[in-house]
Amino acid sequence: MKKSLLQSSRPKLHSHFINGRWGQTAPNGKSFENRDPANGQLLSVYPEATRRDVEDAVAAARKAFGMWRQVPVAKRGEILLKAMRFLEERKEPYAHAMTREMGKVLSETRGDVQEAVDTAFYYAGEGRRLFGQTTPSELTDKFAMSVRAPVGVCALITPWNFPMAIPSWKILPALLCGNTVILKPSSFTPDSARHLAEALQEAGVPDGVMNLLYGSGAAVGIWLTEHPGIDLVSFTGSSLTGSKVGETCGRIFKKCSLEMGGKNAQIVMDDADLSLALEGALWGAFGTTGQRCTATSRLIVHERVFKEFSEHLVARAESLRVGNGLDPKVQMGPLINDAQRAKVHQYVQVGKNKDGATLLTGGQILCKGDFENGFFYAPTIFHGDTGMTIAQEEIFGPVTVLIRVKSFDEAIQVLNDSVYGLSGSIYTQDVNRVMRAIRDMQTGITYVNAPTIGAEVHLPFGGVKRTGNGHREAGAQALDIFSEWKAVYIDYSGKLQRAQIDTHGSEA
Ligand code: TXE
Repeated sequence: MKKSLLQSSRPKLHSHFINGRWGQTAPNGKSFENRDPANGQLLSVYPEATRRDVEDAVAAARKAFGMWRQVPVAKRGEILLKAMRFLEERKEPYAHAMTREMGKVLSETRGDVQEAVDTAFYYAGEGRRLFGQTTPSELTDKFAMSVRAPVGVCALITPWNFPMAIPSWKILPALLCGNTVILKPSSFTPDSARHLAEALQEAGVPDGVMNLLYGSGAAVGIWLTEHPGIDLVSFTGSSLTGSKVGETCGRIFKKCSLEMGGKNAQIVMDDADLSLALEGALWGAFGTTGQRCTATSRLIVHERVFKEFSEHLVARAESLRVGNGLDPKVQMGPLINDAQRAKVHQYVQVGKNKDGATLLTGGQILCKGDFENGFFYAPTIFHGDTGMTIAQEEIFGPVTVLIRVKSFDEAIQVLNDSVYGLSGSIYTQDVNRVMRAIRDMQTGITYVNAPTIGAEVHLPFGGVKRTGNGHREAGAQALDIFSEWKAVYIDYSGKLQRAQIDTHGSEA
């Protein structure tokens, strides 16, 4: 990286947010830098949390839980609504800051902030619902219902690809349900996490209810996961890390939700509107530089339209404008860091050399001229087969694999030929195929005539197989992670009534 492009004066050291104070600043002297992936500029510096910081945050969250769980849910919802207004007002500066630290283009970072706005709006409304159930008792003079109770202190561990949206998916339903939280964002996107926390603090979230700690997963992430004072871990990130988090939580009986990888596919049938399918494929494969868990990393195309579709796709991918996401003309920004770019390039080598796939376009690191100090990569398209490594493993970059199929049945079979099951899409005009695809795709999210990306916040988000561990984020379903069901029986008969025994008239 060229020294001249780095700022000469060091930006201020930010601090953790513990018990309502932006106070703790690296007493151990350890800090990390947040740099712009488009040009290497130093944006901000953050402290690495120590074990002491973790202890302080857990203690603050535990103490605040006693109070917060008793705040009426409608009141908790009102605070979220206020936070929503702050986020809405500050959408533009927050989006700019996000593009600078994460790289994706401004229209997408605006969308990321908007997702937090929508999530706050949705869960604020839930403050007037948070429904339980009433149901008749099997006994006379007995009342039965179920209510939701908060879980306790939640550790929320998040990745860098949706720096505000993913933390908001976790923090907002967690708070609404009456939990207190400690957020540990990815070290690649600390500014956006701080912005979200600031909006919530200003909206009136009481001291200790929401805490923010920066630092590595290998230290702070593990300390939080193992800590006996944490009741629940909600994690989004790689499958490798997720399996470690799940293992730890399983061992110590901790509630845990995992949202991990994907190897999502778009099917293009011979009767599809090809130009629509093309737009969907470009957006799905190269939006967010392919760094979405729902990215279209496989394109399953019917042989009758394969040639036409692939030729157009390659031409359009080659005309995509790559560059700094702050430039409104740019369509695809850089990758998050050098390691991610090296990983993507490594997969491309595997595709060419080991898999024997045909590279149709791309496959190069972009490092000349304006690209010199950033982590840019050319939009890349392979023609391959379902068994290849590049068609099986999550690459998390601007790489997609075209797979030719002969029939609808084969297309579904190929789509399901994955250890993951997050998102799937089909382009067809045939209603019978649509209905069968909805039934047979092994995915948590299914799109028809739309790309594999584009989830809305009021529907459940998550996947089957190795994508997750059975939970869903967003929508009413996220409430099931962040609350415990409590069954309540009220007997007003004034006598002992024995369920299953007295109703059937038998004597035990
Ligand atoms: O993920 P990690 P990263 C995938 C994608 C990418 C890879 C690495 O394939 O190449 O993950 O990205 C914290 N205990 N996805 O490095 O390492 C870590 O600090 C507890 C897919 O971001 O899984 C960060 O806050 N926590 C994904 C978070 O976990 C730990 C989106 C995620 O880090 C930890 C992003 C540990 N042992 C990346 N180790 C998707 N599918 O949405 C790390 N962390």
